Amino acid sequence: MASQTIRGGFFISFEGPEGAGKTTQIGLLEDVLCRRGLAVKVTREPGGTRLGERLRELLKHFDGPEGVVPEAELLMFAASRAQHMRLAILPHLAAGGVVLCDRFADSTTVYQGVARGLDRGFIEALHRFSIGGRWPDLTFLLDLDVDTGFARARRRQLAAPGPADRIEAESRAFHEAVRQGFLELAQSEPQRFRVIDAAAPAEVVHARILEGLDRALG
Ligand code: T5A
Repeated sequence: MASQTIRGGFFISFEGPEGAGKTTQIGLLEDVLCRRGLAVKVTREPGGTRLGERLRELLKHFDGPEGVVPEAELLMFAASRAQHMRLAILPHLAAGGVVLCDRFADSTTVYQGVARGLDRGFIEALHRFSIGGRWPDLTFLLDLDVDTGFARARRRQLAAPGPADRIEAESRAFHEAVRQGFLELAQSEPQRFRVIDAAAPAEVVHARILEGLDRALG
């Protein structure tokens, strides 16, 4: 049972290339924050609502012969986020809780803006519209080289086979652009971002995340 609240809540997003370990780290941080008596909501994008989860399925696995054009892809991510923000994230923050979100708008800036090359000005306007002004208080960028990320994803696929993932299956150049895009974004917003070397063992990454969080919370 949560006994601590934070006025206005605290919103943390996790970003990074494929297989960087976001889900693993969110689980570890959730345990620590719950033990500290905080009300923690773990959520993800695309997803986090029933509509968002339906969109997630289409965004990751749609296999119709016409594919998904980049413009439709962008709008589907934004639709998922608009619903997620208003129905899940903002209410939890308003109640004084902590939100741990696996990917958020920075993923759109990087995957659809940098890697797909869609108009950055339009994407920024779309963020203002879909998010409504509340950005994460803190963003952990788990940085990992593309080969290690692919190897981790392959191992996971072997252990628990699932359907092909449309975006994960993009070219190596696409995923290199994603990695660089995140690093440049983090450099442009040093107040919000903490860049963590995600090649380290999971418990080392976790310790660095905790350190970054405690410093941000003062
Ligand atoms: N997308 C998303 C966009 O294009 N635009 C957007 O706006 C948004 C929001 C989402 C896809 O959608 C795209 C990006 C993605 O392609 P997803 O399934 O959520 O799809 O994909 P990812 O976010 O990339 O999630 P993954 O599940 O692939 O990776 P994680 O969560 O970063 O990694 P995790 O924790 O599952 O770990 C992967 C494997 O590595 C091991 C784990 O045990 C696991 O097997 N591992 C480690 N191994 C060694 N050392 C460590 N430190 C490890 N940490 C984890």
